Amino acid sequence: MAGSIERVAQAAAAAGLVIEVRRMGASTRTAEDAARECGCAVDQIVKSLIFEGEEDGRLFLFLVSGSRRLDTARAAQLAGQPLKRAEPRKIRDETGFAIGGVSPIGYERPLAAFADRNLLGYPQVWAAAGAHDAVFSAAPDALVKAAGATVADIAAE
Ligand code: 5CA
Repeated sequence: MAGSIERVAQAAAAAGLVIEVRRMGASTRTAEDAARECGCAVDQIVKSLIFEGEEDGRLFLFLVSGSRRLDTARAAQLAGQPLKRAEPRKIRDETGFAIGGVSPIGYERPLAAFADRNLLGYPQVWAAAGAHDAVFSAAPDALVKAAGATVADIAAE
C-alpha cells in the first residue's frame, strides 16, 4: 500500500498540513493498536469510518475519537439517507484504502466527510496514513480542515 501512503502525504502537502508519516513496524489497524504504538491515549486516535448510503451507494467518511462510538442515526441525518457499513472490497475499490489503513485524507475521489466536534478538544491526534502500520499526528483543527470535514456532534462515549 505504498501508493496509499504517498497519496496521504501528497494530500497533506496540498492542504498545507505538515506531517510525518511513521511506519510503526507493528499493527496500527485498530485504535487500540495505534494508541499502543503511538504511546498516546486511545481517545487521541482518530477513527476514519466509512459508511455507505443505502439509497445511492455513495460513501461517507466519519471521523471520531478512538474512545467514541459513531451515532449512526445522526450520521444518517447528515448523509440525508440511511447508512450501512460499507464492504471492505468497496472501500478499497472506491477510496484506495484497505480497512485498518483508512485515512482521513488522500482520497482518490472526494467524498463527503464529517468530524466529531469532540476531536477538536485534543492538543494533538493521530490518524491512519494509508497502511495498517502507518500513522501521522496533527493538530485536530488542521486535520479536519485538510479532510474537508464538516464538524458536527456525531459520536457518544
Ligand atoms: N489505523 C487505525 C487507527 S489510526 C484505524 O484504521 N482504525 S479505524 O477505527 O479507523 O478502522 C478500523 C475500523 O474499520 C473499525 O472501527 C471498523 O469500523 C472498520 N472495520 C473493521 N472491519 C471491518 C469490516 N469487515 N467491514 C467494514 N468495516 C470494518
